[in-house]
Amino acid sequence: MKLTFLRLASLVLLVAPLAGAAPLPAIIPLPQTVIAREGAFRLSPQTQIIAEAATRDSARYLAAHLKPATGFAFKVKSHPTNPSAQGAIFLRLTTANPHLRAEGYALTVTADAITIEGADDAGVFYGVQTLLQLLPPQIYATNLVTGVDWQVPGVQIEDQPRFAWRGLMLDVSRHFYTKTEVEQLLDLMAQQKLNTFHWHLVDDQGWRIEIKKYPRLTEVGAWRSGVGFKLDPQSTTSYGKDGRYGGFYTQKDIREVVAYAQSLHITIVPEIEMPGHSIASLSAYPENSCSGGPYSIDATGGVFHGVYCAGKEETFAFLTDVLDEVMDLFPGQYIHIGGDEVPKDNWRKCELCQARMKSEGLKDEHELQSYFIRRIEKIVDAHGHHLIGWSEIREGGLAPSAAVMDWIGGAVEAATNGHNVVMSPTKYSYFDHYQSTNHTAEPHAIGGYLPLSQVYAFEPLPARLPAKFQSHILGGQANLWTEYVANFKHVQYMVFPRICALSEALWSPRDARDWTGFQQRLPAEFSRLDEQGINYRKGSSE
Ligand code: TNX
Repeated sequence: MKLTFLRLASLVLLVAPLAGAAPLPAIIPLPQTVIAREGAFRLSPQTQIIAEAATRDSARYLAAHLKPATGFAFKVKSHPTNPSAQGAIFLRLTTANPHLRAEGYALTVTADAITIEGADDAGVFYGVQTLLQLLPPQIYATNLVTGVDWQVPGVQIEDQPRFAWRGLMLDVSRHFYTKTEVEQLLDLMAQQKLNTFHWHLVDDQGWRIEIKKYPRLTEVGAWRSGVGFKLDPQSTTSYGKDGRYGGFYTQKDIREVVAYAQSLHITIVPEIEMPGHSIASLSAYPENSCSGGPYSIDATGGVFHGVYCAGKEETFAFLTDVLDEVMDLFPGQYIHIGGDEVPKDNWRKCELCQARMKSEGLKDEHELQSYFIRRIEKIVDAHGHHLIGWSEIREGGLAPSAAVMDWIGGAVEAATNGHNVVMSPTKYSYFDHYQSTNHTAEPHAIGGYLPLSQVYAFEPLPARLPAKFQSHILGGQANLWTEYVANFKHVQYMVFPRICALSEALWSPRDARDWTGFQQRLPAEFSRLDEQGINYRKGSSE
């Protein structure tokens, strides 16, 4: 009798922690509210997907992503055709839920039905992403998986993002990744509910976007003699027929990637670097520099390179043409024009730049940089876009309608003056930095140390910014500079799992931030990545 009681007691103890505090489903980013419900929905070949017209794309996405692993060929219907069937997944827009803002959704799972209601189609799409995460991780497999019970636990979720700009930047200049690889990255971003892809298309080491008016930009500027950065030539396969290293996207490629991104509710922000970081451009059209060459060497042996001449009108004519073609390809609001790390020595020594400063009443080269950006801003604004640039575009006075991407400061000052700001501080969001202090166990990186826990601690709202200006902080993003990242598997390794932490910092409510809970949800995310064959960093970060 006593024994039985003890057994019973230990049984209760064993079960209690599980039943009492049922582990919440491993959803990343953590939703605003999650309430566990009785029962579970079981996916079967008879399950119907019912979507009104406005949500049909998300419904098709869902059907397409359920199919490979389950083998069930769901058809998307606008009305239930068989009311007695074993349950249905409903997708619709709603205006009835006053809590839901843009990109928000409500997801309800009972034994009979799954309902996803979105404030807009993006919201429905994010509801679909959450639903996929509620299924066993094998749902992410690319081939048929047998022996899995495709159950979705009963749950009621209401969710929406904290920030509107949830981004990732990929530098495709230092190393080139194919269109297919870029699209795969977009797929993975969508799973994390990220909505902004910043495509760093231009830098000293490569020009990656076809410009019809200036074919040499890609004929010359997209290729270099070797992989560079003292890396193993075998670490990449991006070699042209002539053996040169590099690559570029045709305008057709770009249009396809933009459309693909749109289908995933991702906006692409193209970056065309200027006035610095422009060796690739100036190798193709050296007449746009002060010296007439991509770089110049002064009497002391100093090398000043990759800067457009701010004195020549031809420079601005060239950049106008380039931006015209770029803006034609990218429908998003923002055009990124770089503006970072511009050495001023060329301009100091250039007669035309000095003459420009005199005629425009500019007191130093910082003001010349500001003059440069303001002229470009006019071109961008005239096309109905907005200009965004790195912290340094504030030098010499920020252009009136420009937004700032803060990597080394300036957010508080810019936001206080009414400018929009995207946060990407080196301390929290530089994914080119090491993920561990044990460098021998890591692939070679540029330096730094950005462990997962640090990304998780990222708070996009600057503490010093008064509340009334906080709406100018659009959100944040991580930057993957790729000097030492020569192939796409390595990109994945640098991005995952840090992007999961970033996504939670940008999406989930500030007060819901929970590092321990995040770590408990991470193994499920690893399983999802494993199913997709994605490379990621495992283990602790010390
Ligand atoms: C600074 S962040 C840069 C990049 C480098 C990166 C390396 C920024 C606007 N410019 O050109 O790749 O550091 O971490």
